[in-house]
Amino acid sequence: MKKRVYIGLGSNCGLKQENLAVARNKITELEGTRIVKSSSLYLTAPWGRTEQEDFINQVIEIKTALEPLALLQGLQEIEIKMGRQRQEKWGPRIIDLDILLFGDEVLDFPELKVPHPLMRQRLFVLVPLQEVNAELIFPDDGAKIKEVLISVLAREGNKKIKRV
Ligand code: A4P
Ligand code: MG
Repeated sequence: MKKRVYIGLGSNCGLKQENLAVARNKITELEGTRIVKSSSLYLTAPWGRTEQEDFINQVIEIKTALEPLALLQGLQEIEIKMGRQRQEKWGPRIIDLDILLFGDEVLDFPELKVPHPLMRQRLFVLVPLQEVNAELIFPDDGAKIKEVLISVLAREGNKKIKRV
């Protein structure tokens, strides 16, 4: 059975919007995978390491027949084909593809944690995710996306995030 999966896309090098478009195209070429919904694109201030270029971020909802680790491998191959080099943590990147949620699964492999461990702190994930599914509930603790977003906005509402 195909699973509903949310993927976070980010780019802060080169032609950022074009990079996201190329990545979406390559995702639809993965076996048994199609894009169901795409959020708007958002221009976001860098999180973590702040002395770098702004990012363009987006969240997409896909349906996929791939198992979690096979999807991760497919996404990592796309990152590498697009010229992403493993650089410093949270540093600049042509393309970053993160698995945010995988159906209602809670996964704790060394190379894959789902829900993505940092997603609840990141407006650049939560805002586009809420646009795609405003009723979303986190599978691990039952939190509602709206409530998570409100609490992060209360803390970080001054951070730049702008629909483009
Ligand atoms: N990994 C574990 N769980 C997952 C998952 N759910 N999805 C492992 C994808 N990968 C997962 O990731 C490192 C390893 O995480 C992978 O090998 C995979 O096995 P990476 O993307 O290669 O390394 P990284 O990006 O340097 O580290 P990290 O912690 O993944 O960084 P993030 O979380 O990707 O954050 N600011 C804005 N405004 N927008 C951004 O998009 N992105 C980052 C990078 C920092 N600041 C940003 C943004
Ligand atoms: Mg990543």
